[in-house]
Amino acid sequence: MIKQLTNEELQQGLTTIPGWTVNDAGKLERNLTFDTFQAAFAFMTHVALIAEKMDHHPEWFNVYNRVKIELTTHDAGGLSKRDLKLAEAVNKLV
Ligand code: HBI
Repeated sequence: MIKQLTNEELQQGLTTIPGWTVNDAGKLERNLTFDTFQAAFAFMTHVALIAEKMDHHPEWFNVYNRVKIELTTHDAGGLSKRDLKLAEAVNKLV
């Protein structure tokens, strides 16, 4: 069973992932806008490879040059260290 973050861990974790918020669904959320659809999709392809390596996958929505990413840990029923780790990896790409 994967442990959920404590509130302190989450508050501390948020300081390491600028641009991310906790949305109404309790998920980490970041909204990104790229110059082109191609750039957005190339970004998604890169994240997909990282997610596969981490065995931790985003919930995301793409329309044209915009990508909305939400992170949660289904196995934990909430936010875990895996979400912070994937959010950090995403921030390294933008
Ligand atoms: N990705 N976001 C997220 N949450 C999960 O619980 C999760 C996942 N990817 C793979 C996965 N769980 C499981 O299939 C493996 O951990 C076994």
